[in-house]
Amino acid sequence: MFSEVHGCLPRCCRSISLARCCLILGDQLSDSLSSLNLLKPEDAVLMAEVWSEASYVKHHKQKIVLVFSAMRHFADALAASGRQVIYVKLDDPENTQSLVSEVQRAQDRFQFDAWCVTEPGEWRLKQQFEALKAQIKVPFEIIADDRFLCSHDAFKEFLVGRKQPRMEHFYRKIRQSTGLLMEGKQPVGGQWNFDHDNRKALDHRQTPDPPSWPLDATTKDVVELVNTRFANHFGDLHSERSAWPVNREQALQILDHFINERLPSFGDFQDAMVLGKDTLFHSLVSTSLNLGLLSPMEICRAAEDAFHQGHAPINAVEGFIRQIIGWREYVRGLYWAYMPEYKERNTLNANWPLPAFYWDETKTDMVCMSEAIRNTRENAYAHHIQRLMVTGNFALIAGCSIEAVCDWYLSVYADAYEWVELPNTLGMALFADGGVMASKPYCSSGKYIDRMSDYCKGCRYSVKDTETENACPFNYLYWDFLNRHRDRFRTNPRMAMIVRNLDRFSEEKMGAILSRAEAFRHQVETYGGDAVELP
Ligand code: FAD
Ligand code: DLZ
Ligand code: SF4
Repeated sequence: MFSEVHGCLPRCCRSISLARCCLILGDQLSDSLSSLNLLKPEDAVLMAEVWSEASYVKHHKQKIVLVFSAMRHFADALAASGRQVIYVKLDDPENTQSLVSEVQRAQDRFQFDAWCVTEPGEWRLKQQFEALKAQIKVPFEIIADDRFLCSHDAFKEFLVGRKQPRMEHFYRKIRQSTGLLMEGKQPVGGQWNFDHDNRKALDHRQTPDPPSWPLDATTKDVVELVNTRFANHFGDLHSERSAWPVNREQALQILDHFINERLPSFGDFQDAMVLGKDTLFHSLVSTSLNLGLLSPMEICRAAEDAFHQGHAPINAVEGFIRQIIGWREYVRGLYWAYMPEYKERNTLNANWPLPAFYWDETKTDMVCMSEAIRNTRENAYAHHIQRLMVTGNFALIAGCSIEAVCDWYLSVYADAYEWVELPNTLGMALFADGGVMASKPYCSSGKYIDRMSDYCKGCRYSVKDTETENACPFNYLYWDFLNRHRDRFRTNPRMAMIVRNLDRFSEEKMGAILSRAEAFRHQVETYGGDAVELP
């Protein structure tokens, strides 16, 4: 049977005509969800924990705990409000373990007159639901997800006539349509973007501890389930406290903490990286936003209010709001505009197997990499610059397989869903889309990491060296990368100068760089990393 049926569903359903069922997915946990809004009191909700969603990539253990616990909390809240809820747990013996087959099983059992679902975030699920719609004998409606500020159609309209769409233009349109940080038609502070103020390395100031919550009974049950069924998945699982909000109340607490303790410094130190400081002044709202526990506008309004009350400066508030109404909406727009072909792109022909140290930071001596991977393993989190300029930059310049890198990012972060992960990884970090997301690759040598962090001081590699035995791998891999793609980048106005620098390298210098890169690759391929002494 079904794990839990809240309300009088089995009896009513047979007698009530026009009873409809709404399938709610694990990242659709919003009271105002478009499909929920359609329901009448006699209609029902189906939620299902299924193996197919929990294992299509090997999600970090904390991500599975978060999604299942948040689903259970949401189902309980719906039931408490009087809604009829069918909830299928993962270990229910009759669970058929896919969303489509669970809809079919519920249909066979309860004979609903119609179904609805809010459009899923991922293209692969949308395809599955389109196929189900054609097959199932009653109407099955897929409703637009209005939890985003820009619809698919509005984004397509934005793309019309733009050869090189850019986030900044999109962002200004959304500022105007939402009125966020606007004075009439003008941006507050006279500028659209205050990023030039947001490049400070951290000084020795204290950073606030992130909030966490003792595990409640629901989450404890899920932790046990994940420890049993997903023991071989990557990542640490904490048995005392949880760092990721599992219900709306906790999500509001994390938002409050961010606005009060972190937002004032968010802008200044947005790009900083510090040993042992895993979250710095970042908001930590991505998991709650992506699950639907918080809405983009309520977060942005809270930040805007903090500015108007004089609590946070404009560079912090504008920079933060841009991430949410700019980047987040923009990557979703690109995802739906370019899928499914987008996922196949590999413009730079990157195919090197992902080094084993991405799964085990002890296999590398590169402090920047081991810090980002440790943070990822311990917290299912790394902040944007760690994702982009450390693990992403390394994968880009080393030429790691696009598919393997995308799977890694989709697996290891608690906030990862393909609609947001793919454009960020394939497009922004790996430049595999040939410049749709970014006008130039985000490649850099160790110099950038040294400027923005304190990592290099304690690293066995020398960030000042490029050719010596002890040289920072980011340095020679960077020039090796530019050399491999010299012809392509020569014609990119933002890369041409750096290619001209490369052209001036002597044959001897270039030869030394290439052999360093080759030796490094060989060692990683042979031993899984660079932390192993060569025999
Ligand atoms: P903050 O730094 O406090 O930023 C505030 C919010 O802005 C975030 O919560 C997020 O909702 C939004 N945001 C910021 N940058 C981006 C961006 N580039 N794209 C979309 N939203 C953004 N974000 C995800 O939510 N899921 C992912 O799977 C994901 N994968 C990424 C992969 C790579 C290679 C890179 C470079 C970035 C990725 N990001 C992803 C974007 C960003 O790194 C995370 O949103 C952010 O680190 C989450 O932490 P935070 O909430 O503390 O963010
Ligand atoms: C991420 C996830 C996981 C781990 N498990 C489930 C699940 O068992 N049931 C479910 O409805 N949703 C789950 N999700 C979220 C879906 O994968 C998500 O809805 C799609 O990726 C679309 O964004
Ligand atoms: Fe990373 Fe190079 Fe700095 Fe070491 S020296 S921390 S490898 S950038």
